[in-house]
Amino acid sequence: MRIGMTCYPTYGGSGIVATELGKELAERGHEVHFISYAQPIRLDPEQPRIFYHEVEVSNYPLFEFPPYSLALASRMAEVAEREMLDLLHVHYAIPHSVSAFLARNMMSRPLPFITTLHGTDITLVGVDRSYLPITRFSIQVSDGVTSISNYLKERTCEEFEVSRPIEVIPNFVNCDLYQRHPDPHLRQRFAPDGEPVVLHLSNFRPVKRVRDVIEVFARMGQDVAAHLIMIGDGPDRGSAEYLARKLGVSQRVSFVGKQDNIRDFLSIGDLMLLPSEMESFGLAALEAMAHGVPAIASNVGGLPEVIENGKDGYLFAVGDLDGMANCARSLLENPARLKETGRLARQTAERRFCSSHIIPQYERFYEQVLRRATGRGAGE
Ligand code: GMT
Repeated sequence: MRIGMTCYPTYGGSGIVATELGKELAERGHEVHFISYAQPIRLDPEQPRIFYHEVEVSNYPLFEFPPYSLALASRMAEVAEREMLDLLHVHYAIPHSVSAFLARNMMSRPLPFITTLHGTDITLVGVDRSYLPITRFSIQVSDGVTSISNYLKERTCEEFEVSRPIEVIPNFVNCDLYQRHPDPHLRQRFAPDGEPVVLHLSNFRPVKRVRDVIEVFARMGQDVAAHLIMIGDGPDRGSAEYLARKLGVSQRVSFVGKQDNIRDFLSIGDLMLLPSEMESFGLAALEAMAHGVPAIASNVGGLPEVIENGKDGYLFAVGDLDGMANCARSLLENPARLKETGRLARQTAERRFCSSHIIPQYERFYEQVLRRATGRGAGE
């Protein structure tokens, strides 16, 4: 199949999912054309059957705001025509599926598009209700819609009052690549005396509650002697750094910023803290679990679909800092229990979320949508 893929190419989870999906599809023989304003960070354009088409937005002096959605729609239609794309797959309704809708209508032949919801459309509409009608519209007119969790599917149906079918296809990891391969030098850098390593990985947006991570770590107490590695960057980094100093734990906390090779860090971790206000899925928890690192997370959104509380990780009410701190402490004090929880976390990743199980679900969905929209399968 020839697929056009559009996402936000930044460090967010949706961009990572879209990129990894494209890479996996290309491995399986499909041609994948990324169409976005910058090259997605984990994309290797040298990989066979992967192509990148930049969307350039020229700034005509009369426009106060460059019309990105229109530039994207034009580029989608142009690439679809030239590369004979079978379909478009966009991540986020706003603005990507609106652009795909325009591109579809510009074509002289059927060009179905699939929208994958990651949760951010709901957040956007929560912040500004004026986006509700256009978001609902773009979901309704998509040829296929997928959601990354059951939670998000139900929330979308309620929030946007949509009754159309939505296919749940969970996020995934490549279990061959995402597995523990600890680099002793890296571990030595952060934990020279063999102390346990606690991780947090996010884009440091307010929804991630990064100050809670610091607070939980401080409440775990000095005597567990753990080291906390804060991976990522974003608006709340400064206040989290300040809090670490204020709570007297800054010597045991490292802010390492955005990292290209996240697997190296996940491989030296013992425990992950993810106390988010909301996660429609919680990709960071899954990536950690694949490395045998269990997560202590909030009991919100799609996280209970990823973590089984008390088995392969632990879930607490948002803001239950003492609950999280006591749990982290008791796990780190009981290495056998920590190891077993980590083993079960890896097992969950392998059994339910490996790309080898999930990518075929996308392929079947693509075929279904294509057949419905065009009356033919790929290449027929
Ligand atoms: O959570 C973020 O800040 C980024 C956001 C995104 O759109 O990239 O993440 C969403 O999509 C991820 C990948 O599907 C999910 O793992 C995250 O849970 C989801 N974030 C929220 O629902 C808040």
